[in-house]
Amino acid sequence: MNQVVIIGLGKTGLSCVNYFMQRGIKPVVMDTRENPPGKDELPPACQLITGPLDQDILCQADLIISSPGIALSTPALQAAQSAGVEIIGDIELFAREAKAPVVAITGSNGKSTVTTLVGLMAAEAGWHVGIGGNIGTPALDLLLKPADLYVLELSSFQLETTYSLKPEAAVILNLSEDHLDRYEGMAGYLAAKQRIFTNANHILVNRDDAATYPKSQNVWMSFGLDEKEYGRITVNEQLFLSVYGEPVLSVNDLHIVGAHNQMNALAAMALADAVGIPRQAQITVLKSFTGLAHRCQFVREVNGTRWINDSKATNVGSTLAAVAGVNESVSGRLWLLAGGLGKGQDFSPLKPLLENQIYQMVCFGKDADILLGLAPNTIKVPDLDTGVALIAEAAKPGDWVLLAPACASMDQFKNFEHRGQHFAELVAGL
Ligand code: UMA
Ligand code: ADP
Repeated sequence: MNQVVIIGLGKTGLSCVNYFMQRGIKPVVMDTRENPPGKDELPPACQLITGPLDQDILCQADLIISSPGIALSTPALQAAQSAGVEIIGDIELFAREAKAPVVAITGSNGKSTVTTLVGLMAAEAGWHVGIGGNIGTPALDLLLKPADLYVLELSSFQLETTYSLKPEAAVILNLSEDHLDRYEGMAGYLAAKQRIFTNANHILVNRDDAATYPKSQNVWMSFGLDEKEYGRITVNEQLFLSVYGEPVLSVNDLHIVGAHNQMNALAAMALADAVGIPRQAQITVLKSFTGLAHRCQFVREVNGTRWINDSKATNVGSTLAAVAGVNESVSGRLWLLAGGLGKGQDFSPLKPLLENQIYQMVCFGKDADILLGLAPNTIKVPDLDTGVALIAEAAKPGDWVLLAPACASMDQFKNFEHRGQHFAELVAGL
């Protein structure tokens, strides 16, 4: 191969550079950013071209590897495509090399949770498992270690440039609005997600979300909140995760909270079954997994009040999911802690929650005033510390407190992790 061009440095680009260098091929790297992340780790032998993409070089390349951070509709990429240059992504390179079976997971929400669960289940069963993709470790880096199974979280961007992945099991967990700055409407976003099913052996769907079904292929199995296939069943007034109506695990044994996390657990069980991970290993993991940090994470129960950290809810959509998820488990009142940088969002979809389900919203941070205007049962406080103290004083046994701010954190915190960490520390001190 004469000329490979990698577009976008970052984590993905670097993993691609290493992949080609290990095979004796010296790629050229382009990045539109003047100072792209990963620059210092680039082998000196590799040329880095920053700034606007060089169309002439791209049109003369033998192969282009495009980062998920670059839209295929970029004019220089379109020109290269018209000139007949092959354009693929890192997941396509991975697919061409990987020898072990792959579990492939996409969806608008819950990807990292389900990917982690399936990975832990395989590890619990004693398998060598590589966990990567959009979750953080670039897929190509997984090839460096022997594996019995790969579990990949895939974004719509990664799927756009993937052609020959043959997942042993694949799922679209759910679909809601996201990334509409990169797609022309939901149809384009969904079409990218649906590519996960091409060549998949076991196709898993969410029977409560029609958009997760393949257009023309056969479905292997579904998960959902009713009693069918992978679902839920009530026995002696206790709710269980079930498989074909057989109770498997009481939802009270799960530490990850909310109906949406029960869906995540069901999807993980089904995927694990599809690749033959023993049920006992699945149950052990489901009973011990306390959730990824800052995603509907149970922090502590204090005087009968449960405190939940969903600092990752940085927009209205994820706050709605978090509230809907925990709502059915709350016997008392649900307190919502929200606020920060609103990023110009329309907060009005939160209104029905304030009218119906949430007893009180306590809002803080720079855009607290916008939230305050949404409903009368809203209190404004200057910061998270004051909000936690106020709720701790007023909450009763059976109440839940949910930090799901619907806002970015940078007005008062370094990032969403810092905000969640601070919340956990405040709750630990109650
Ligand atoms: N960018 C440019 N010019 C370039 C290349 C990138 O401006 O030439 C910008 C784009 O705005 C892009 C951003 O840089 O969105 C990040 O791109 P990157 O190449 O630096 O990203 P990587 O470090 O390679 O990280 C990518 C995924 N990022 C994206 O898809 C935006 C990571 O997912 C993923 O963990 C990593 O590969 C390993 O597979 C992150 C993410 O935010 C978590 N994903 C989106 C999401 O989950 O919503 C899709
Ligand atoms: P992703 O990797 O798709 O961003 P995560 O597992 O990191 O998903 O969860 C991100 C946020 O999405 C969480 O904070 C939670 O509020 C919400 N969430 C998680 N799972 C689901 C689900 N199955 N349905 C709806 N929302 C979810």
